[in-house]
Parts: sequence; structure tokens; C-alpha cells
Amino acid sequence: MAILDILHYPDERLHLKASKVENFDANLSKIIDDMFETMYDSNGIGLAAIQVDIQKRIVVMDLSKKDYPMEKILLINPQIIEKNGTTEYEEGCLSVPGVYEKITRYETVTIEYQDISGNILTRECDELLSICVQHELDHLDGKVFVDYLSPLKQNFIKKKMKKLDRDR
Ligand code: QAP
Ligand code: CO
Repeated sequence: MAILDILHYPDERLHLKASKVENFDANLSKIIDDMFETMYDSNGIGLAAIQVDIQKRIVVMDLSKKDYPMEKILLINPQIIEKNGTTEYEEGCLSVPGVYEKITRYETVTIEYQDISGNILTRECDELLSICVQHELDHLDGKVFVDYLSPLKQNFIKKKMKKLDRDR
């Protein structure tokens, strides 16, 4: 097990597109173990492989820090197959530490994804789970929540992040 380095916005590697997982092998399960360890170590509720410089369609989540029951959620090759309504939430991201902004998302989504053995599953998501799923699926297509904000706010956040990384 290993804690992986998390890329920080505006690292251009956060804008790469992840490719489909085809091999459900030992290498995949090692990546997943390391991703869970990395997410728990940094007190996150969700992490996409893109954020640790691995361009594969893998997401790990655990919402238990936010009043949800402890549940290790793993999504491989996830896709939204149904969506309804809109809602707003003040989102953060492990790749943009210290920044929280209100983002509009679908209120509920149904996803189809694969588990660690490659079995295809579906899940209906609402409330925080729905927000987190949409945030993490965006990462797999190279999208960060900051991309939804005005150019002015994006520039402000870029400066703030560069200063933070310089002082680290
Ligand atoms: C994405 O975010 C998310 O700024 C997961 O200093 C967030 O795990 C989905 C974190 C909100 C839905 C709603 C952020 C940790 C963790 C920070 C995270 C920080 C330390 C963010
Ligand atoms: Co994120």
C-alpha cells in the first residue's frame, strides 16, 4: 500500500481524459488500494485516478465523514444513464485545497459502472452521493469544478494555488 501524490490545479494533467479499464487484474486492485489509502490520508470523500496521475476510469469514494454510513464505494468505467433536476452545492476538491465554490449539478443520477471483478452494476444516487459522483466523473473527462466558474474566479484560484504550492 502506498500514499500517492495528488496533482494540484492548475496542473495540466488534470485535464487529460482517462481511458477505459479493460484488465481486471492484480495491477488494478493495487491502484484501487492505493487510491483509498490516499483519499483517507487526505480526509477526502472522493478521488479519481486522474488526480493521482493515472489516466484510467477509476473512482473511489467514502462519504462517512459527511454523516453517511461508512462505505467504500468503487466505480470503474462509470457512466450516467439517467439524470433528473438540478441542485446547488458548495464543492471542494483534493486537487484544489482550500477552495469551495457553489456548483450547479443534476439533483439525482443513475449510473452504470463495473466492480473490481468487472461485473456491471447500476446505482441510483441522490443528495451528496449524486453530487460527488458527478464531480468525480467530470475528473475522468479532464474536467475540474473550477472550470464551471467565471474566468475571473478561475484566474484568482490559479494565483492562490500557485502561491500555496510555492510556500509548501
Ligand atoms: C469532491 O472532494 C466533492 O479543500 C470530493 O483542504 C466535494 O474530497 C464532491 C478536501 C464536495 C461533492 C461535494 C478539500 C480536503 C476534500 C479541501 C473532497 C481540503 C481538504 C475534498
Ligand atoms: Co475533485
